[in-house]
Amino acid sequence: MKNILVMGAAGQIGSELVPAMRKIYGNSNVISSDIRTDVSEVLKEGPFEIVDCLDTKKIKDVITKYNIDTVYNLVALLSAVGEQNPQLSWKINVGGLMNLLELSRELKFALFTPSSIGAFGLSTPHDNTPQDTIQRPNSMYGVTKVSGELLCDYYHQKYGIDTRGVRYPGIISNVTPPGGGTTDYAVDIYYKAIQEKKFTCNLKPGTYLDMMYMPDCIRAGIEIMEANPAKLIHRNAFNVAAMSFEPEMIAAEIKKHIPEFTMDYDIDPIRQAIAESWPNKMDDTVAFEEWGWKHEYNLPKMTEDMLNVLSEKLKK
Ligand code: AKB
Repeated sequence: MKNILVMGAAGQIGSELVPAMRKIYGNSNVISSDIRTDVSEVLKEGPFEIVDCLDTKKIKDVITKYNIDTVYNLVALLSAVGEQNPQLSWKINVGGLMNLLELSRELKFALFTPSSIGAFGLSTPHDNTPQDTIQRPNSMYGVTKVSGELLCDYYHQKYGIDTRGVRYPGIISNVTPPGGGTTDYAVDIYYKAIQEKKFTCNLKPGTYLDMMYMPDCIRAGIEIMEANPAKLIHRNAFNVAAMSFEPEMIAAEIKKHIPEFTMDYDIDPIRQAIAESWPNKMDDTVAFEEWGWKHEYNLPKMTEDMLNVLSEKLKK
């Protein structure tokens, strides 16, 4: 990767992926872009462009202007918000991807598109969910993610485009909050634990989900694009896992640091139904075998770091 464009850079992942990649590849070689104009100063430390994922001409102009060889497509409507507007979810998640795939035929750039645990459904085996298994998602977000996996495979097989991707768990981070996801509670809980010493959880006790801390998420996104293509049998939807927990477990871990912390429940039926259709825990051995994927953060290590970083941030 020499000249990289990150689309949707102002979101939860992009706002940390961009600075991480600028450290590796150089400030001026990582171009951040978003439809929003009110982006953080950090993104503007290197080139920044306003780009709508549905505006093919603008995307083409930016790719040509910076001689881009790799695009990170982080534009997406997440699962819970996608259920409120399924048509828009399809338009953004699949329409935006199709624009990039078509441009990649002409401009020959490599393309990273994240899939998600959302690509699985109720009929998928929930424990040690295999790399290759039943995928009949029950949410529109999931429908768009499976479609994305298939489209990226298709463009690789038919047109030789270097498409790659991973199936991300819920991502936990402390820079930019996620918005409209099912796994967002696992971020909110840390903010509330510090600010109010209590939290109301919108998922039921016993709801296990795969989760991952941001440093692992970023490393997975970079390592898959740097992996030796000759070793990749799968390309676009590698299961990558780090930890699996249910709400009582994250609360118990926080209590070790903030003993007065308490949690109660007010269940969101839409998020609960989505969460129950997703894996409890994915098997990511194929990612390890094909490109050496290994997580570094588990629940205790992440909790300690999240509480330290957020305590400082929320003082300001
Ligand atoms: C969501 O909850 O929608 C996302 C995801 C797991 O893809 N965080």
